[in-house]
Amino acid sequence: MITDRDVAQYHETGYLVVPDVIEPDLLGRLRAALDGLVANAASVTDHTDVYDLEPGHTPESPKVRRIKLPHSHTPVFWELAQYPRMVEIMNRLLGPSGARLQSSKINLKAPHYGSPVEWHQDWAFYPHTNDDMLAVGVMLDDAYLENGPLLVVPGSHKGPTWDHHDAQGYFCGAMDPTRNEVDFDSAVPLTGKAGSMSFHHVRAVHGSAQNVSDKPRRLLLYEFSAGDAFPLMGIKDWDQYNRNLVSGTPINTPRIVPAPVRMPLPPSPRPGSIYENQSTAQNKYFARREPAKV
Ligand SMILES: O=C(O)CCC(=O)C(=O)O
Repeated sequence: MITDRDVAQYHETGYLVVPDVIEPDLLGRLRAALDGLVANAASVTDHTDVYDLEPGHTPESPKVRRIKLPHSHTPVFWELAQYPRMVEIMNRLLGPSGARLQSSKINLKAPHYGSPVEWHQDWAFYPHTNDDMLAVGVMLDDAYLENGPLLVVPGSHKGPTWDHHDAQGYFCGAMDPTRNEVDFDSAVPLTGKAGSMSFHHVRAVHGSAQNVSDKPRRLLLYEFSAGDAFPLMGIKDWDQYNRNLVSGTPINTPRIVPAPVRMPLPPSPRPGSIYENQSTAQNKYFARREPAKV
């Protein structure tokens, strides 16, 4: 599905958008499964292992900001993680040792208030023995400027990993916009029609603004590592780790390539999701409007 030029562009800029990856039937099944999950949020009043809620959520008017780990509880999201068209692309971008799913999430930005995500590098959240890692953004809705698409700073994956700790020294999962040399104005919006996919490098600086449109922006994110990139924070379940390979075969010989990082420790005092982590960051870049109370 991609050319040598696309691969070169990914390595040069740190991102790639591939249109029309998902067939319409599968896209319909993904959206239906997501609608079911969101409808079930009416039964919860606080964040759970599945739901991260927007401020203003009530059972009568559910406001879901994130579905956590959809591949682990809803089969169609595991089916998509192994989707041959996507795996073929990742094999080209990650190299010969295969691709391992490490996590998944769906970030929902509701019309008019869906939360922004502050600038960050995924590498600061989960450093590995080498940085052949990427996140796939599966556009479940059309993504366009007004509904808060992913924004990526081109070439930033080749630069430093910036500090993601707050003034008290705790991990907060956000870069302080006043304490780095990144040109945020150069960021490129990763837009496309529903069914398109974006791929961004684990060290690419990225974020996204609030949804100010009257349409939703639902983005399914999968995080993948090369088969020979091992997590520095350790492996809890070796069998599950190997079952998460969507290409390649299990190995126990990590490839080690230095890529400096400050570990995500001490952990965030607000664990659970990037939105919670980032709530302790002192300086925010993106303006936000709170949802209207119902
Ligand atoms: O949903 C978005 O726009 C960005 C999400 C993101 O970068 C993350 O959750 O790590």
